[in-house]
Amino acid sequence: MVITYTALTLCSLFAVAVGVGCPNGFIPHKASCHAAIRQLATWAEAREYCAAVGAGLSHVETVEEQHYLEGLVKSVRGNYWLGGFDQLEENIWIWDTNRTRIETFFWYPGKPNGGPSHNCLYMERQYHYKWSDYTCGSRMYFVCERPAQVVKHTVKNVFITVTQGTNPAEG
Ligand SMILES: [Ca+2]
Ligand SMILES: [Ca+2]
Repeated sequence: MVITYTALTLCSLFAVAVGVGCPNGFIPHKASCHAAIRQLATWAEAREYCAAVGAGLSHVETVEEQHYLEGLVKSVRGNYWLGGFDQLEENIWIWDTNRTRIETFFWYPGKPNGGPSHNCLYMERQYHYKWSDYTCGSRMYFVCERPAQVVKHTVKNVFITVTQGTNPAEG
């Protein structure tokens, strides 16, 4: 008698990995992506550049974010525009991207002190990247920010083993 047998093993594994995605050139920090741009630009030019890459000039809400940005920019020394300004009303500082009043400040002691001629906010290299105010038409480096995208990767592995054989006749 000849017996043909088939052994079938089927195994499926699914894994879902959730990560935070940032476009090229941007670095994730919490729910945001930041990019330090080392091109000299006026505040308005910097704002336009950020908008062109789907971002805005960075707005700093927490001490963690301020420390993060200090670390991000210090590898290339320079001053960096952020998205704050008091151009609409002197000494009323506003974030450009969401037009909200700035509530947490990281000014260097004694700043801002430029009055109506200094209406844009930047991180000053000499002050260890704490904030100062300067003429919006000056050119310096800048930092762009955009929300991070949540990226889900589905990893699927399917193993199939098929074994076929023929038993020799017994007896
Ligand atoms: Ca932010
Ligand atoms: Ca001012």
